[in-house]
Amino acid sequence: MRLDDLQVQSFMMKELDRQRRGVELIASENFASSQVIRAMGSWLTNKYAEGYPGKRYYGGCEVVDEIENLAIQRLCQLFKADYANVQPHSGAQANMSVQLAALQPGDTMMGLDLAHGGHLSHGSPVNISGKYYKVISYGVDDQGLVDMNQVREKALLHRPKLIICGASAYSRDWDYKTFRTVADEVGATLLADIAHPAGLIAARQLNDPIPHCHIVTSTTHKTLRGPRGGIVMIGQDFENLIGKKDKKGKTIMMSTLINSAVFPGIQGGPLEHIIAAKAIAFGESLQESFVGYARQVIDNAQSFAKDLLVSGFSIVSGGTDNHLMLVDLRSKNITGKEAEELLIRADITTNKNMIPNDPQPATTTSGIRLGTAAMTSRGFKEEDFSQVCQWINELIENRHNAQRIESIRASVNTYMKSFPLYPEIA
Ligand code: DSN
Repeated sequence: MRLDDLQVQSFMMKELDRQRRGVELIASENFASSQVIRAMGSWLTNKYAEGYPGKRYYGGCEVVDEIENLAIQRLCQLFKADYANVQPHSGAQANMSVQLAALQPGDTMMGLDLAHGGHLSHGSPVNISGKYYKVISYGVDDQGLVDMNQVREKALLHRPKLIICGASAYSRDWDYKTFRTVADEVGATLLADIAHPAGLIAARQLNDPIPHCHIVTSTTHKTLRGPRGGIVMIGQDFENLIGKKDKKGKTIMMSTLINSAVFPGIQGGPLEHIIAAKAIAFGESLQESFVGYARQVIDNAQSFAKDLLVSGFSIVSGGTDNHLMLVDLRSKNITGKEAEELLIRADITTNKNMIPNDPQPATTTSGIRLGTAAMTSRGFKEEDFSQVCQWINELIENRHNAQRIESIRASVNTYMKSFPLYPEIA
């Protein structure tokens, strides 16, 4: 992986060193396999292929057609879906394509409040989803759990055309079945955004949205451990619920609407090098060993959460069902921003995160979000997360002791030498 451009090469090696020597706890990150990384850095990037396999707007697409078809076929097999689109460049674009397909501008949609763990693309006023559509948000209750009574009451009152379940910072599993009951009551399309738990769902460790939700979107780089990108899936194709018709007056199938929404609706040429990397990652997720990985991610998260509780931290909802947890730092008298900045001094990477009803602004926050997917890929088990918990606690208790912080950083760096990352790269 040597480049002739030594300036960029040196930055790349610096970043690799950062990743190798530190503890990565950002819940949305992971370490893609070497073959996924090689496919992303390949000559497939040279090919323009606007359109879909067999129906492109450029010549010479025979090979990339085979790659894209393979990615679609593997993804459908992984999630038992009838339809998949592997072209979205990101999860946000996957969500935008569904909104374009299932709504008209000005229609009402409903998603989890960003301040309660939702995602920007679920209707935040600063995102296109919040500018083009009327947005109703639901929240979590005092226990930090999605409040299904509130979801139903708000849905009955506002009659959204699209309901989104899924989050960026929610540690519990989703009751997709009940969401579908609510969606059916008001005639809404139900979208599950599984960007965070996708790999755990693929490995059958969490509830499966495919039988219940009309449409499922995801990213491919979090627990799914692939390249950075997005996907859209449908369990069973259906006629769109808002009556969009074709030129012959026939109601259009949702898969057709989504294909047109992704291209030419919001994107041009698909990234075939990324699609090849997605195909590889889906192939890896189909292997039996991926189930063991997903189980370990959850076991690690549950054990880490218990250790943190014993050390006097509070966790929103009291624990986790998946790969992440939201730590409420108020009991430790430190803000999310201060904790993020403190931990990085010891090469422990996290992100500050709002907790529900956070008294602090989004730039400060009272919480940090911690995830176990990345370090489980490095080989961490429960006892390694106990060690991380001990470091975090010591750092927070010794936050004004520069020498102690430096000595923990040295311990972290030594510890990480036993968990090699991309050893083939010198
Ligand atoms: N930004 C991602 C996350 O960190 O959860 C979601 O897009």
